[in-house]
Amino acid sequence: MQRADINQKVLSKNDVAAKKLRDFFRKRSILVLNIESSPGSGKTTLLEKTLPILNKRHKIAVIEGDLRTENDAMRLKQLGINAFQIETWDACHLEAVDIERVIPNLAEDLEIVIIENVGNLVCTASYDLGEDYTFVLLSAAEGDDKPAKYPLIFLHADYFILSKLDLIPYVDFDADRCRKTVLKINPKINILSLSSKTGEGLEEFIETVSLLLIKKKSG
Ligand SMILES: Nc1nc2c(ncn2[C@@H]2O[C@H](COP(=O)(O)OP(=O)(O)OP(=O)(O)O)[C@@H](O)[C@H]2O)c(=O)[nH]1
Ligand SMILES: [Mg+2]
Repeated sequence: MQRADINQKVLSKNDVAAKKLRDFFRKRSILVLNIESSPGSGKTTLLEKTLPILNKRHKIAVIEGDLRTENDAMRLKQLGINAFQIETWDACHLEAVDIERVIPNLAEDLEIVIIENVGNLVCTASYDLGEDYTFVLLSAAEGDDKPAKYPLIFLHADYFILSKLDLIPYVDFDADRCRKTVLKINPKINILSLSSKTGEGLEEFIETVSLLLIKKKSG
């Protein structure tokens, strides 16, 4: 009982900070995407494969969240992408105040902020970061039963990305069953399927991000 009360207070403090962030980004017509998944589903690899193209079209910044290391931000910086690393130490998710701290470093003419959340299929779903859209990845290597077992993150997401399609021939993963389960949890969710290894589906992801920016700019 007491634990529930404490959680409620923490969440509402985050919601206040997230609202401030959303107002800030709305005023500047900056599109904000929050990318979530369990560790290793391919979030950074997807950004490595697609941002060099998107970065030529739009002014982009990436905020990387991990418990430790600057590795993911470094991977993107090596490709010329403006990336900021947040080390959360023991926190399993990013909070709105973490994003707030990066704001002074963002360029004036920024168009897109992509947040790669800490790899975690559970608690990231409970923290609003002021984003416009949430993308949740699940890779073919993780098992098609995961959406049914961890439904909250799929319920809150706007886009479901089935990643590592290239692995399907080698693992017992029923892609149709997985997509159906996700749609049952969240009938409004948009679904993309891709492989960062073969390039399948990457063009659709790139076009989706560009279209979401046009939508944001047109109010
Ligand atoms: N076969 C295959 N491997 C992939 C694909 N995408 C990523 N990987 C591999 O999966 C591993 C994890 O990829 P990352 O992109 O680091 O995963 P992540 O979700 O960013 O991981 P965290 O930031 O630690 O949560 C790496 O070894 C990648 O090379 C894919 O489409 N196919
Ligand atoms: Mg990563």
